[in-house]
Amino acid sequence: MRALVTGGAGFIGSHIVQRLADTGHDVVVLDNFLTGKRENLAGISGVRIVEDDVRDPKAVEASAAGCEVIFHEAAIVSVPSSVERPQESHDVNIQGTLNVLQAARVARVRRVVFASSAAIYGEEPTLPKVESMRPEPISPYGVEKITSEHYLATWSKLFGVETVALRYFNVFGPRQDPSSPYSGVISVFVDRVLAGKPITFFGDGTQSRDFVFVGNVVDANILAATKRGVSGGVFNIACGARTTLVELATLIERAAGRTVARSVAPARAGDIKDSVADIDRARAELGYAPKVDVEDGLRQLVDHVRASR
Ligand code: UD2
Repeated sequence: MRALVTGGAGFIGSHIVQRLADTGHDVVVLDNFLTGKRENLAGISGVRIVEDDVRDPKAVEASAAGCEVIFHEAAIVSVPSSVERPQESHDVNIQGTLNVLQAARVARVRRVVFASSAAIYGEEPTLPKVESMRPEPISPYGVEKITSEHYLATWSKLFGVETVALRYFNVFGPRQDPSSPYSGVISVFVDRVLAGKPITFFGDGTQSRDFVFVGNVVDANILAATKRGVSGGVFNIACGARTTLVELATLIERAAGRTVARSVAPARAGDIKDSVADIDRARAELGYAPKVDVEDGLRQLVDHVRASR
C-alpha cells in the first residue's frame, strides 16, 4: 500500500516510516522540519519527502493523493508550549487534523490513524485510565487532542472516512530528542547517565508513568491501519504497567552499567502524580500486545545512544 506519514521525520513518525518501508510499502512523508530531522530518515529507501506544513490544506491534499492510509503524527507535542503559545498549538494540532481529514475525504483515503495522547485524561484521578472515562484535559494540548478525536469520529460517521485514534502514554526510544527543556524524562536520563552527569527528579521521584517503547507504538499503528471493524475507535497505547522515576533511574543505570548522582528539584507545575493505562481494549479489539517491556526498551535505547556517540 501507499501511506502518508505526517510528521514522518519526527521521533515516532520516523519509526512508523521505517517499519512501512521495511515491509515493502510506499511512503510519503509530510514534514515541515521544525522539529523533524532529515537524519531520522537517513538510509530508509522508498520514501518520498515533502517539505511542507499540515497547516496548509493544499499541501496535505497533494501529499495524500493516491494514499490508502494516513498516519497523522505531525503536531506540536509539548504541553508547556501549548500553554505558552496556544494559538500556534491550536493551528497545528487542530487545524492540521482537520486538514488531514479533509484531504482523506478528497483523496478517498481508506483510513486515518491519529496520534492522540494520555493528556486527554487530565486531572481525572482514577487509575488505570480507561477509554470510557470522561476526558478532563487541563492543558490546551489535551483540548486539542480530544477535539481532534471528536473530528475523527465525526468524519467517520459523516463521510465514511475510517478513523482510529491511539492515545499514547509516555513513549520512549531512539531518536527522541533529549535537548529541549520539555524532553521526555527517559531521553534526558539516558543522555545524562551515559555522560556521567547527575540526574534531577522534579519532586521526590515517586511519581510514576506508563512508559512504552516506540516499537510497541509502531505495532499499534500498523494494527490500527489494518484491523477491520475498529473505525471510529479510540485506544490507549501503553504497557499497562507503572514505573516510578526512582525505579526508572535504577533501570537506566543498570542498562548503562554505571551510576550517577541524583538530586531533587521542585515539582513541575501541573505535573500529574501517577499515570497508567488500561490496555484491555487495544488488546481485545486491535490485537495489540506490548512486545518490548520497559527494561528491554531501555537496554535497546542505551545501546543505540551509546553506538551513535
Ligand atoms: C507526557 C507527554 C506529554 C503529554 C503528557 C500527558 C512525553 C515526553 N510527554 O508528559 O506529551 O502527553 O504526558 O499527561 O511523553 N521529570 C524529572 N526530571 C527530568 C525530566 C522530567 O523528574 O529531568 C519528571 C517530570 O516532572 C514528570 C515525569 O518526569 O513527573 C515525566 O515527565 P515527561 O516530560 O517525560 O512526561 P509527562 O508525563 O510530563
